[in-house]
Amino acid sequence: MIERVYIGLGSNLADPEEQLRDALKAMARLAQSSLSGVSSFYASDSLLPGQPRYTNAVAALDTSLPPLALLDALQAIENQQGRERLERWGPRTLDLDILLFGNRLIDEPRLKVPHYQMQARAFVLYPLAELAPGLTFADGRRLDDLLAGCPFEGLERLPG
Ligand code: PH2
Ligand code: MG
Ligand code: MG
Repeated sequence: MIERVYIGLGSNLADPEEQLRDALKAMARLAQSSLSGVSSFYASDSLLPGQPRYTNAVAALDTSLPPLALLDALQAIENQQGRERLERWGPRTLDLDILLFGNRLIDEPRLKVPHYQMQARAFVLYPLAELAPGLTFADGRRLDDLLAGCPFEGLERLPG
């Protein structure tokens, strides 16, 4: 079964735009998968003060990998691009988050889907809306409703 997965990309270290471009190339090479869409890139301040600004985007991947196999593959890409797991929410060269996985609700120690805080994050919702306008999540929430409660303010859509 091929399922559509939405993946959030983020970086705030070591040339964030380049990190995202490299990550997209690596994701395009994943087994049993094809990269079927990429949003614009967006810059925004970190949710935690005192960190460099982030660049974020969302990608759509059509895959027959099971969720934990995809998570392993995405963490391998993070590691390959120099991700150091020093502190929760620390600055990072690359963060790849599984946001939505087909129509699944997943509640496992390593993976919760839908991603637990995506509903309040403009840097996730607006790029996702470029790829999937009118989307309804597996838990019944509607992207349009979440967007209405989450101002665009503070996001900067990057050219190119
Ligand atoms: N990710 C975080 C913490 N803060 N801020 C922005 N703007 N973008 C992020 O991706 C982000 C963040 C931890 O995952
Ligand atoms: Mg994250
Ligand atoms: Mg993460």
